[in-house]
Amino acid sequence: MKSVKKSLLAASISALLTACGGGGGGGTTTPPAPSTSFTLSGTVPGTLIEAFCDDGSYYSTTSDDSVPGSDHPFELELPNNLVCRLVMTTNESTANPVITQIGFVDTGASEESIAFTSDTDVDLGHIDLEMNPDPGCPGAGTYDANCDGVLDTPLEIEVESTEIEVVELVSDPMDTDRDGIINAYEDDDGDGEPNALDEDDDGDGMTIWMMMTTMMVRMTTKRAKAEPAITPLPQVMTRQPGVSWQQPSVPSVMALTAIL
Ligand SMILES: [Ca+2]
Ligand SMILES: [Ca+2]
Ligand SMILES: [Ca+2]
Ligand SMILES: [Ca+2]
Repeated sequence: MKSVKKSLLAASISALLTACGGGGGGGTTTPPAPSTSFTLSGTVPGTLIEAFCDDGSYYSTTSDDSVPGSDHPFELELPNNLVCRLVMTTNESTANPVITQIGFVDTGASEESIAFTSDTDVDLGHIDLEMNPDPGCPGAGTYDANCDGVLDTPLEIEVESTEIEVVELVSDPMDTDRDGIINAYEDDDGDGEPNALDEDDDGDGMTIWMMMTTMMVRMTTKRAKAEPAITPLPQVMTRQPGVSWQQPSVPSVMALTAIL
């Protein structure tokens, strides 16, 4: 599933950066709560909640299904004043996840967008997400025309400008074609799997795992070439003809300690 793909990718990139001696950066599925953050909360019918933000960071949580009833609460901690986009997935652990982009509508300001930001805790209330895959799929989807599990249009939620700032963008690099669905949940190669779930999202035959393997091999080769040749260790102990083993010299003891 998407979270697995992303978390494994993030872990792999992190490992690569560490191997390079590089620093952190990049998105992560479970970041520590930022010090200047707000809590986005609400209830949903059993759901993965994801936020994709302008600086490339990624945040996710799942609703609490230990609470009886269909309204499962969730809380997602997001950085203050960072523009993000929200995606919710029901049936995320099944073969037929139903993925909904959330749209925010500020009726007072006559603004609507999938991009939003805030600096205060927000309770979205109950979000009545679609639970069922489009019954017309495959072939005749009505609310999921290409039958990739991603609903064609965002589910609009009315918000107050005192809580959420709806950010209308002239162009959105995270929704390049401006159809209200972020690039991560487009299906670029038209194979019925959205990019975020597709291990080969451009359909060129090279999966993300093959790419990671290739990168690892290249980096290992590069490191091996960069490292100096190993200097042969000095002889640790010598045996002279006719006499017992000799005490090792001090440098030899140090060399032996180093390899032990
Ligand atoms: Ca779709
Ligand atoms: Ca789009
Ligand atoms: Ca695809
Ligand atoms: Ca590919």
